[in-house]
Amino acid sequence: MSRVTAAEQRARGFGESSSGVWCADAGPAMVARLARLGFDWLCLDTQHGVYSRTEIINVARSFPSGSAQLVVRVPSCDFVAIGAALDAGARAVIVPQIESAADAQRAVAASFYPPVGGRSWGQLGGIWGGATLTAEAANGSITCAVMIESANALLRAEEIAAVDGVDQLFIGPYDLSLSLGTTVQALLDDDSESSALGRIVQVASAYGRTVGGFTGTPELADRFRERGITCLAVATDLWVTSEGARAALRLGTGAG
Ligand code: 3PY
Ligand code: MG
Repeated sequence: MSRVTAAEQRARGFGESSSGVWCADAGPAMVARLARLGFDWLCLDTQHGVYSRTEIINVARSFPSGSAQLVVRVPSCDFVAIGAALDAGARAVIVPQIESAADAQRAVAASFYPPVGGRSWGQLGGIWGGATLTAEAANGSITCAVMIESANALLRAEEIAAVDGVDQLFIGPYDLSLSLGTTVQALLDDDSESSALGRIVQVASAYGRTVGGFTGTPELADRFRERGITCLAVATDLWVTSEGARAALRLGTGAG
C-alpha cells in the first residue's frame, strides 16, 4: 500500500480529480499568474521545457503561496535533479522514463529523507522566506510520481507500482504510444480488457497508487477522465496563451 492515501494526495492538490497546468516556457511572472488562476497544480517541465536549475529556483522564489501546488517534471531519474527540484520547493516530482523497479527505487531514494530514502538535506525556501519542512514533514507531504511511458514500463507496471514510496503512476501518452507503435488517439480508443491505459489504471489501483497523466488540452483531458485517469495536466502554458489570444481576437473583433 501507498505511504499516503489517495485522499491525502488529493488534499495536497496533486492527486485524484485534480487539474494541472504544464509549463514548458513561461517565466517566473507568468508562472506566478498561472498558479493563481485556479489550477490545482502547476508543473514545470524540466525534461523538455526551457528551465535550468537557476530558472527553477527563480520560479520557486516568486511562486505565490496558497495557490497551485508546485510540481516539477525532472529531466531524468537523477538523484541530483530530483533533490534540486525538491530543495527549490516542489511538492511533487514527476520522474520520466521509469523502466523497472530499480528505476522506481532510485526515484524514491532521491525524493525522501531517511529512513524512507536518501535525500540530502538542503532546502532553499528559508533563503526567500518560504517554508523549510522537517524531514518527517517533507517525507509526509512530498509526492513521488513515476512515469509509465514505454512498452517496458507497461510490462513491468506491477513491479514498478510495488516499490514502497511510489505514490503515483503518471502516464506519458506521447512516449507510450511511440514505444508501442501506436498513436495517442488509438491508446484512448482501446477500451479492451488488455488495453495499455486500462492496465495502468488497474495496476495502480491494485497497489494503492493514484494515476495521473499528461494531456495538454481540455479535450484530451476529458478522454483520459473517461478512462478513470483524473490527475491531469489539462492545459499547457502555450495552450493558455494561444487559446486566450484566439478568444480575445474572436470576441474583440465582434465575431464571437
Ligand atoms: C509524454 O507524453 O511522453 C510526456 O512525457 C508528456 O510530456
Ligand atoms: Mg514522455
